[in-house]
Amino acid sequence: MTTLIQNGTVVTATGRHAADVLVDGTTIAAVLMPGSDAAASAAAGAERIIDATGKYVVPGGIDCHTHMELPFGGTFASDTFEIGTRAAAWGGTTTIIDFVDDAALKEMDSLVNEGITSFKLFMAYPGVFYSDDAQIFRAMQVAADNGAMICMHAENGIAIDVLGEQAAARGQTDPIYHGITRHPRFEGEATNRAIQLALVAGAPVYFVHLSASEALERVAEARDQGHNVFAETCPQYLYLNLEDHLGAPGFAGAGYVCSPPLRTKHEHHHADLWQGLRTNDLAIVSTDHCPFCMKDQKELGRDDFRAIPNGIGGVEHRMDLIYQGVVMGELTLERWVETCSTTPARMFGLYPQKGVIAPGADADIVLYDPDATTRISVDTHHMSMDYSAYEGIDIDGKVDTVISKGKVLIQDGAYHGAKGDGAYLRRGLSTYLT
Ligand code: DUC
Ligand code: ZN
Ligand code: ZN
Repeated sequence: MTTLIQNGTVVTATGRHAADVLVDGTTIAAVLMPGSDAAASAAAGAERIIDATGKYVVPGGIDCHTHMELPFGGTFASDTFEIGTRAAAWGGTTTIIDFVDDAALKEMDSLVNEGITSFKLFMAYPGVFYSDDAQIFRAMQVAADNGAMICMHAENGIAIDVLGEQAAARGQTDPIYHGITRHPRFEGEATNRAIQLALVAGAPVYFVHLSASEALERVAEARDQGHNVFAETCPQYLYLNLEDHLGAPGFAGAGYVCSPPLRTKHEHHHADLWQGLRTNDLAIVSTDHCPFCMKDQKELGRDDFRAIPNGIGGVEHRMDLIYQGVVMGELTLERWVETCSTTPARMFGLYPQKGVIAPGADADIVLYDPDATTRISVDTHHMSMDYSAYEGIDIDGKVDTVISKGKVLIQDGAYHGAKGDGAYLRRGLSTYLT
């Protein structure tokens, strides 16, 4: 089937221009100058025309850090891969990278050969996901050899657990103590430690869900010295905070328990993160999508914040929330595309199959309407969650149409996908490594 997307403004990481996009089967066949002979003949021959007048035509979003069905604290993240990827599509995200393996060192080489080229390691959660420095260092040595990317959850979990125990012993069991005991310096310290280990091992390191100024400073220093050090942040660290959200009255703060925690609004974490996105010390926005319902899940920690399953669901809202950053003047339109699609593709070995509107790329295309609006709410979202961490936030834009590999998934407010539409992606190595 051939489809011509006409009259839109194609936005890529490097610019924006009026163009018609011809899709042939599952890939983009041509990007054509409107009014040209080639565009006219594509229009005459196309089996389907989609009018994109007034809309941005952008590559499908890539969320490179999600946790569908993650086992955590005696329960499981509430989105299955089916529900979570459908919700992602509603929000303009057509590709996710999840973390489903429990890889042993010896398996890393074979996994890289299978196209699994990044591994998340945890410096937090002793006794659960935690790796000690020796394990981390050995994994980095293997990565230095096979080209894999080590994705690091950088928080000093040992020190955090000391403060957590002390807080609980004092009877400080409300959700806000989850944030108070996970000090931003513990993120800064772990970030620095991981950088030093990576430099000695000769491996690249990518910091997931960076939340604190103290950690960003360490990343910026290493990058200024020219090292293969990269980082992402997530919408929750840009929009939500310790006092208003994690500290919400009663037990409502449990809905905002994630790790690293939401940071205080009285320091400059939020502004620093937006700046980091502009300077590229933060290269990517992912979600760390890890949803739990309040009922039966977050409630497990009603008497002790340490038993609240950690995670916030947001895979559906990332494109909208970061587009709002464009509206707020924090980012350019091009940087929106870059941080949400193009750089994730390059960082994780999916480029140029994904992350760009260009001939030969997969036809993963979002038509985004800057003249429509979106109100985020539990009443309208498609994730398996009984609350929304972003309840009531208004977005000055709207995901209008979503196409994945040439198939229209979202159009006219309806979902047209089917179970089994998705496909496993074999990934190559990052293209950012020097
Ligand atoms: N952080 C979370 O909030 N949830 C799952 C894993 C993680 O690192
Ligand atoms: Zn993590
Ligand atoms: Zn994670």
